[in-house]
Amino acid sequence: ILIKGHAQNAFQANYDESKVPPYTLPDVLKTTGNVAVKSKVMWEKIRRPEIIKLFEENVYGQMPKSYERLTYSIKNENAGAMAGKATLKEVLIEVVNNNKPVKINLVLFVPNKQKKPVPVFVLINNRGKNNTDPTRAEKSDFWPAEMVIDSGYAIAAFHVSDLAPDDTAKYVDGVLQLYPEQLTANNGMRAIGAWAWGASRVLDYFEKDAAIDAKKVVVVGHSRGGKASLWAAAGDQRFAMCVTNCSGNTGAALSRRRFGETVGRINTVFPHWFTKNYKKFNNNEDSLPVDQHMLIAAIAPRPLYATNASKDLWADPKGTFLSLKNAEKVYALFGLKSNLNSDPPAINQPIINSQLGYHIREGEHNLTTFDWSNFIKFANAHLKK
Ligand code: GTR
Repeated sequence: ILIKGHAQNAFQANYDESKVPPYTLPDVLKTTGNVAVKSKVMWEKIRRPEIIKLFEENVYGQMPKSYERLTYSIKNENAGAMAGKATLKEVLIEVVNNNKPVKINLVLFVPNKQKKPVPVFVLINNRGKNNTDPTRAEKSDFWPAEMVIDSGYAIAAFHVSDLAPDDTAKYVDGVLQLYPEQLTANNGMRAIGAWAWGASRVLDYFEKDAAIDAKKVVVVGHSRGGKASLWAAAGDQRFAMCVTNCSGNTGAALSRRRFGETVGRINTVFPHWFTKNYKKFNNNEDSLPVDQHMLIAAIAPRPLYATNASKDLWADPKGTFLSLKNAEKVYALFGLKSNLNSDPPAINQPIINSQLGYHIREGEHNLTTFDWSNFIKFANAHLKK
């Protein structure tokens, strides 16, 4: 099958379930030294750090541990935004390291009615900046800010290009200037790592904003942004909840299934997303020391919501669901129940009352108000307790 609409057809995509090769997933509850992990203490102290390290080394790259300074300034504040429903803050977050700055432009709406501090959804915006218009002259289903405000949450967004432009030639113009050693290392981070790092810097800002409950920050991403939201939440345990929308390959879907997009294809078309090391696994998924269920598991015990769309086979809905299923036993270590059945739910039948939540929406690869309305329900069920 040629991949329609995709320039790179060297890697043929399989969409036939009967052609999914047999595979064995790495055991999420066995240490690299082959010791069974039987307690949450052992998980937290040994296995989870091991897993983060494996993803750093082989997939997303090192996460810089420090920076020299972070400052912020409020560029614009309007307490009467959205016809008085919300306060708008346009915040410029500046992070300096190696004497070089990176500037993150955060758009933030805080509901006026709610008691402060409030929980917040922050979107890693990988699409047009017009999706997060602070003036609200333009509105978009991709970031339905009014709906989120009406539900009693703050909503924020920043654009990936502030951290690393999504471009094979230009991705170095951003965070990577602050950490030049990353560029030469085989395990150096690239664009997706930079976006995830940016989400953590936004969280650093939230910790300084009295209107925001920094212990209830939900990181949201769609597709390539959803790969970054997962990596952000896996690495930074301050995120209270994660939403990964249609994130597909090297997001929430299992790589070993080789259904739809594959590791070889993603590394070829988007060489600026992941480490140099990751390229070793092109057409070689079985030798990966991880699979994506381990990334989901690294988020435990925090609530995680994943989605797919019925027509988006490229992102492997079944492989996404199976990732969640294979992470369940880590949630179980914490005594947390997942109410996922053994098979994916029917279309438009969200599973909300489960620490691992999931839906398949009818339709195309996208982020819509249907998706957001379920993120809100899921947050209501898990963050308001
Ligand atoms: C596709 C890519 C996917 C996904 C998607 C998107 O071209 O193959 O991995 O990231 O773009 O971001 O919408």
